[in-house]
Amino acid sequence: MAKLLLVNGPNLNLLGVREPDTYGTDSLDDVVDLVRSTAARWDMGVDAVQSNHEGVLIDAIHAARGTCAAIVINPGAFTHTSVALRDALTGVALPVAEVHISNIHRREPFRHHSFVSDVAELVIVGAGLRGYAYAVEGIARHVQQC
Ligand code: CA2
Repeated sequence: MAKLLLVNGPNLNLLGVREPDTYGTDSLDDVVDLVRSTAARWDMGVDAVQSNHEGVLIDAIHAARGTCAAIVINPGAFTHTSVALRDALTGVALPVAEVHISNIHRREPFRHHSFVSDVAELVIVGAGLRGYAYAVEGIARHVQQC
């Protein structure tokens, strides 16, 4: 069975704990469950990683080369800062779906630029946690060419 790598960046372990107006009330475990159930409809499995450490995320992306067919990533604040994360994504040359729970373009100007978006196949912003399901469907369709 083909697999997706689900990557969640810094502070996303706090989902459901704080800032419900911006990030909703569901937990990171709920997000992983949603991604797994959506991927299953496309006959895909999921490896999931969340870390507050850039290098851990980069290592997980490197490990996806040869084991996963695509990456669904919410890089958190590294979206706006990390050339290293972008280089890891281009380095493994897997199709990428970028997700943001909030609409980063409606927020502070420093959140408007993403180092990931122009190397992603698709970008979902502002759809809440449901955005992860849209991202899985979009990248599964891309991988399966349907
Ligand atoms: O909207 C998104 O998904 C973000 O990637 C979330 C990041 C933020 O830095 C990006 O600009 C947009 C922050 C994730 C922090 O998650 C929290 C969840 C609950 C409570 C506190 C932080």
